[in-house]
Order: sequence, then structure tokens, then C-alpha cells
Amino acid sequence: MKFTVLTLFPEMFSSPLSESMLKRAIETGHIAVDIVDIREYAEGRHKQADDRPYGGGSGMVLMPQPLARALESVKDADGERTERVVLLSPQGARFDQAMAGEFSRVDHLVLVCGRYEGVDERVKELYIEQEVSIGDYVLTGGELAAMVVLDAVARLIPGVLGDPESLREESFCDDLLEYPHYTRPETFEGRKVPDVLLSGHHENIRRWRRKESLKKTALNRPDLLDKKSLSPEDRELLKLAMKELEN
Ligand code: 4FV
Repeated sequence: MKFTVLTLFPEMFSSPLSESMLKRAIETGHIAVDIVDIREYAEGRHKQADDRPYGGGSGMVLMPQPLARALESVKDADGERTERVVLLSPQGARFDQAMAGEFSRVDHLVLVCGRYEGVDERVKELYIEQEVSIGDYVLTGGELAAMVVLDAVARLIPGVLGDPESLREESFCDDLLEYPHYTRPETFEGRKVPDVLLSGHHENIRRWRRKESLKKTALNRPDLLDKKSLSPEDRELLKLAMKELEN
């Protein structure tokens, strides 16, 4: 899968792409990442890429021409491969695991990083297929949001994560939060690992983990439970979980 990132601060991507999962995914060829400096497509001695807003007001706006030229240069000419051009902005649809899954099935994901007050609206009209927000807060730039999307999508590419099994049981894979995890030592600060996890009884362990997922979700993200249709077993385990919360 190919990622192309358009930014005025290409250096911000050097370290995240040179560590851990993303580094390995690039080395193994599972993903390719191009970081494109928008300013290289700006004209004039000063290579101006932003200008004052029409209608007045504070701040600057990313100019349409440099961004349009940069987008023209990265878009697949042959149209053979599926491509999605995304602008990271607070005005976008909320990024989530389902959207990460959707993006991981595209051949070429183009991520445009806004800066300042944002990009000229005509760029959105002419080139941007989807605006995406990572959350209701304002960043100084879209770069960190692009990195979040890159990481969340790349790890879903088959072969990128060592053990694809781990994808099956993680948070949001079933619209539930993940169950608690434990590792050695068996007792830490006087606190023991739950006996069921030491029992080797796989069915009891499965039910305990499902109950704990339902409990954590009821506590921290009841909105997820509201929109989820629960199986008879889930309803039974949720009742148990709520009873445990009462005690
Ligand atoms: C953002 C977000 C975000 C807004 C002004 C960049 C900044 C500046 N992007 N999810 N939240 N972007 O705050 O994606 O242009």
C-alpha cells in the first residue's frame, strides 16, 4: 500500500517513519511512504505557500496553486489503482477503526496536512475527496493527525503486524473496549492476577475476557454499547459485569 503525505514540514515525519512498526513495514515493502514538501511547488524567490485571508481576519491560509500542483504531481495518472485523497482537518468526519479498515483496502492514500487557518476552499472542491478529523480539538497542523492515520492504517495491512491474531481481539474490533491484560509476576504490589487466567480453562477465560470488555465499555464508552446489538450471552455477561460494578 502506498501513502503520500503533503506537508510544509516534511522533517516532522522522519523519526516516526524510522522507528518500530512503520520502519519495519517500509523495509519489508508492505507499505511505501512518500513525504512531499508543498513548498517545492510554490513559485517565486520566496516560494510563498500561504497568504492573508480574503475578507480579513487573523492568520494565514494555504494558497491553492502550490497545493494543486503538488496534488497533480502525486495523483496516479494511470488510474489503475484505487486512490483516496484525504485532508486532515477539524471539520472532517471523525476518524475511527472502521475508517482505518476502509483506508487499509485502498492502494494509494494521499494525506494532505493543513496549516494555519486551513487550506483555500477551492482546493477542497477540486481535489479533496474526504475531510477527516482525529478529534474535536485544534492542532497547529495536520501532520500529527496524518501520522495517527498512517499508523492506524499501516498496522492493518496483512503482514505488517507480526501476529495478525492480535488484530482480531483488540479494542473497537467488535465495537467493545479491550479486556484487561496481565503478565508476570503473578503478584505485583500484593495484587494477584485473576485466578481464571491461571486456570488454563479456555472457555472460562474467553467468558471472563468478554465480561471484562463489556464492563470496561459500559464504564468508559456507554455510547458504544448503546449502538451495539448484544447476543444473549453478552446480555448475561453484561448483567454479571454490572452486578460486580455495584459491589
Ligand atoms: C486536525 C484535527 C486539526 C486545524 C488548523 C491544522 C489543524 C491547522 N486535523 N484532526 N483535529 N488541524 O486540528 O485533523 O490548519
